[in-house]
Amino acid sequence: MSNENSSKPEAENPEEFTGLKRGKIKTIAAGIPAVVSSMEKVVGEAGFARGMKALWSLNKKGGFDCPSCAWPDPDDERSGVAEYCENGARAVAEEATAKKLTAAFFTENSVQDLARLSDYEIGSKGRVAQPMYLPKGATHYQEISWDDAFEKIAATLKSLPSPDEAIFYTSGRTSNEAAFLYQLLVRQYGTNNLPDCSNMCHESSGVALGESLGIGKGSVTLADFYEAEAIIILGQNPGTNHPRMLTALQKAKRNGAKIISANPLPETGLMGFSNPQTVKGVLDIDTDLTDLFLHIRINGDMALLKAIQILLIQEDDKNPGSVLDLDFIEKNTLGVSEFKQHLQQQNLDELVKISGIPLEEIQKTVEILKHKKRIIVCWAMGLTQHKNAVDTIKEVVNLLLLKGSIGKPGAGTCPVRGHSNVQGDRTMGIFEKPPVALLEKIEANFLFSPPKEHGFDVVNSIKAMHAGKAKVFFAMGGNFLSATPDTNYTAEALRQCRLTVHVSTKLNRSHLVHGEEAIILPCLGRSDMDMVKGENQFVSCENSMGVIQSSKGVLQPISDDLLSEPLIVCKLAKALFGESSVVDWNKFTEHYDFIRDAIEKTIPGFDDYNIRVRIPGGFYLPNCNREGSFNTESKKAHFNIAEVTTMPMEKDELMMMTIRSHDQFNTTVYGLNDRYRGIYNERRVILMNEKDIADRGLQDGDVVDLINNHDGIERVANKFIVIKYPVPQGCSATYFPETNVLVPVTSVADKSNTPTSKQVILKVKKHEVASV
Ligand SMILES: Nc1nc2c(c(=O)[nH]1)N[C@H]1C(S)=C(S)[C@@H](COP(=O)(O)OP(=O)(O)OC[C@H]3O[C@@H](n4cnc5c(=O)[nH]c(N)nc54)[C@H](O)[C@@H]3O)O[C@H]1N2
Ligand SMILES: Nc1nc2c(c(=O)[nH]1)N[C@H]1C(S)=C(S)[C@@H](COP(=O)(O)OP(=O)(O)OC[C@H]3O[C@@H](n4cnc5c(=O)[nH]c(N)nc54)[C@H](O)[C@@H]3O)O[C@H]1N2
Ligand SMILES: [Mo]
Repeated sequence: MSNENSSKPEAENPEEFTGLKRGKIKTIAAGIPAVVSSMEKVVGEAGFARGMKALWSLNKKGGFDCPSCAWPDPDDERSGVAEYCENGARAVAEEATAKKLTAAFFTENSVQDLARLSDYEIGSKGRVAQPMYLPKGATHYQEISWDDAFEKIAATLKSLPSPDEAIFYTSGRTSNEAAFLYQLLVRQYGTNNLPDCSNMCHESSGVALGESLGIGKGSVTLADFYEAEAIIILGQNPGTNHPRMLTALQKAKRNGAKIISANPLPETGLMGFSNPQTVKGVLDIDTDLTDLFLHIRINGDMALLKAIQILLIQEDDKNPGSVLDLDFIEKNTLGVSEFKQHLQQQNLDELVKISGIPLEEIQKTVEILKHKKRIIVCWAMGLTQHKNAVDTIKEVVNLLLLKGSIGKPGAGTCPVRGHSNVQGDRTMGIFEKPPVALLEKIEANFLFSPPKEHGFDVVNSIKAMHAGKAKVFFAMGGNFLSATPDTNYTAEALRQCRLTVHVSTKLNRSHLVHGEEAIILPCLGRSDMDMVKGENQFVSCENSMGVIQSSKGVLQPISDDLLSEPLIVCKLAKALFGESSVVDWNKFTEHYDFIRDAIEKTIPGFDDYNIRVRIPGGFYLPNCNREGSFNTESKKAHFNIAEVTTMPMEKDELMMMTIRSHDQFNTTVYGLNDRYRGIYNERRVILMNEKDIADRGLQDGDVVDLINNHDGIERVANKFIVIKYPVPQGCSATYFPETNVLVPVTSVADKSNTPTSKQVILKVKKHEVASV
């Protein structure tokens, strides 16, 4: 809730409307409007020559990895024409912008003034062009030299009674090279407090897959899509968030795959697709993508999956082995009989009711899957950000195990990752719970003893700062304040810190809601050239399917005062540990090949890193599931038994999911439209079912306040416009970050501690206009 009398900079977006316009929900994604829209944006931000140069090099051999999502490039096509999508182009436009913020900008604009702007307005200011410092009590950021900034950070870190009083966050754009050095610095300093955006994203997938299958990553490659007989898409909006996935789905479909998707919203990209990069696509000739759309209730997935499995088993009982892969189950899995018993005890009617999908639709799903032997299941935030997320994802695994659909071509798990290098950052050791093997390798290679105790994840970091147990917050990218739950609580937590530091490309709200002192360290982005000793260095990233590829920027940086992330880490390390450090930080600044050599020695799967990363298209990391084995303790895949649980709700309450509009990348708001959903020029909206609107005596277009009561605390987000939308009764949707104020920091997924951003219980109340 905003507090106009507060002397503190605003943690929330202003409660102002921007002027809602309505259109029809689109039935086809991409096509001409997407191409036009992306070109306009890049040229508008970066200018023609700079914009075209950037687009031409995107995802191209010798070019840079798209900073948007983690969807892979086709293995054989990276060297061909650039592969990009509308939203990839926008991510590039954001970064390639010619607008820059120097000290003069910060002298003119106080922190408070900037915080009164919306995230959209803050983001459109431009790239931070020089290091900035906010002294204690100051109202404006002022310039600081790089050396002084590093000295200040090092001095504050050294003054802490324990290294565990510092927190080192990572967002998912950081390259392998920067991430590796960063975790090394943090561990040499003495803590495992390495929370990352993954804690809010696919942590539930990592936990579930690790426990069930022995590897916390997905098993499929892009080629598997082309061999699949059925593809199930749960809780994902690829048209907006992974547009290049639509090309793969289109190809899969042409090869005969059936596509089933389950979503509380009939998302445009799931329904139809026209590929903007083909002639037909330009002519807007579309493909129907989904063969069967299941209009599921929020968190109905586990019930749906159980119902499907019950019916599949019933079919198999008629002729054993005709539906289930009994050989696979016998050879590779543990716990099938207990699992079957558990299913027998389930009440099918109840499962149908919880899922919200009529039995006939579930039977149609079973008809499609019954004789298919090669099935892929894809999922994203619609499964991971719920209280029972880990068990729901294990239920996905149960289904694949029954069908023997893992460890063979055309089949397997596909958690579709978000940030372009979020998977790579984890591989590099950005993890608050480091495996023992990693720590042993660090000790052997770098001759210091890294801390063994687990550190704080995102939610525990917020709580620790709030309780005054952590005093320094350092972020390698991201926008911690706006991305995390419970905005006002997190703001209080950050304000408790002695020092908050952000390594950033663009200005965001986390720079404005700060500790006693604050520092912004401006860095190069993916598209920028990174010159070291006369050579443009490349870095590398891991995509959603475990392929490591190089990425080399092409644009002249907008300022001479930007440093690369690897260099920032090395310089901070030198300020912190001095020249006598056991780790030779100087060496890493000479050439990034030296960093890759260190990675090769420390992280499994990176043999001949410097050679293989130079092969066009890169290389695959080892993946036990893909190779048909399971790295669990028993060396078998595990069936998981979990009961379907629901969150208790009062009659007038709604379940709300916080989702992305078409015009945003997480907390970066590119624009105010959500074109596919037919919502224009406004983000303060709540999508509701027609009947729920009527039951509350409301009308489409009314202004309401959203109220969440959790653990005895009332959280309120004021002024949202009601929009009638085909969402199941009892369910609703809003955009984050505006409604992160409603996501309780205490409401997290079991086992993964991921905030339940798709499962927020709320009441809507007509907004009272204050009398004057
Ligand atoms: N353009 C663009 N691309 C992005 C991003 C972006 O913000 N913009 N973000 C990146 C990141 S970090 C990530 S993690 C991914 C996110 O990619 P997505 O997971 O696709 O993103 P969300 O908008 O959170 O959408 C969640 C989808 O799940 C559905 N859903 C919600 N709850 C449930 C449920 O209980 N069951 C089912 N079956 N469906 C449900 C919602 O209706 C919505 O379609 O995208 C990445 N790519
Ligand atoms: N309610 C709700 N909350 C959510 C989610 C949700 O679905 N609902 N989704 C969650 C998910 S899946 C994720 S991944 C998190 C995302 O959380 P974050 O990763 O923390 O957030 P982003 O908005 O991606 O961060 C954007 C900022 O990163 C900086 N940046 C961009 N590129 C670079 C770069 O190359 N280097 C550096 N150093 N900085 C850069 C810019 O300053 C920009 O402002 O949010 C989570 N929060
Ligand atoms: Mo994410």
